[in-house]
Amino acid sequence: MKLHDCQMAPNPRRARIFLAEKGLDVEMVEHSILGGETCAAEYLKINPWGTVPALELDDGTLIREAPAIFRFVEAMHPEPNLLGNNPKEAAEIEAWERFSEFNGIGAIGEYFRNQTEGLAGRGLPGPTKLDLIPALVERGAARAGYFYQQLNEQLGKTEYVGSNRYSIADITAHCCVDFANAVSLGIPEDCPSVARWYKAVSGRASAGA
Ligand SMILES: N[C@@H](CCC(=O)N[C@@H](CS)C(=O)NCC(=O)O)C(=O)O
Repeated sequence: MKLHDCQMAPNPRRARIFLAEKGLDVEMVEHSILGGETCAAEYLKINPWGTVPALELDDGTLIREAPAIFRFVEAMHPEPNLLGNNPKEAAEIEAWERFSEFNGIGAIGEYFRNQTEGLAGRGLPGPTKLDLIPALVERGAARAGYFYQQLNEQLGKTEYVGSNRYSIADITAHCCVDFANAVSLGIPEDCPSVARWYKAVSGRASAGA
């Protein structure tokens, strides 16, 4: 099994942290996004969507999308449980995991991508050849504010993002906040519950993945 990866990007890190939490040592294959490798013919032969993460199994099966990787690996390696122990908990964890990708990583990606010259002509992940839209920089920052505010409210009620224990919701929200930190959209001062939680997730051994 190997993971198609890009060290600097938030979505493949979701898969790396998840695998680390499961205690699985998987071969990593680096593809530079900014260097154009994920859009190059060689990688598109492996994954025509041109995205990372993608988990390649020994029989050649390719599993794309971080949530699909989570689901597959959890089915093969159920412990520790990271997707929820009962239907209600699993639903709440999934809701926050999806929220954190769409409203968190999506917002910060919009902010970062649309002001990055090196991504000109690559308005969305993958080989789509779309223009950047400078107006999405400001909109992305506003969306990030909404993400932080919702996360702060939730973390005022629960210890972790999706429930009172660590899960995939924390993994995705954590990757989002580190991505935000890297592009100067760090945790706002009026989000103390996010700061409390961020310290806890950053202290886990898997945070180095
Ligand atoms: N929804 C996908 C998102 C994958 C994605 O957008 N990954 C980004 C890296 S963070 C990518 O592959 N970008 C390639 C590009 O920008 O061309 C998932 O859950 O894995």
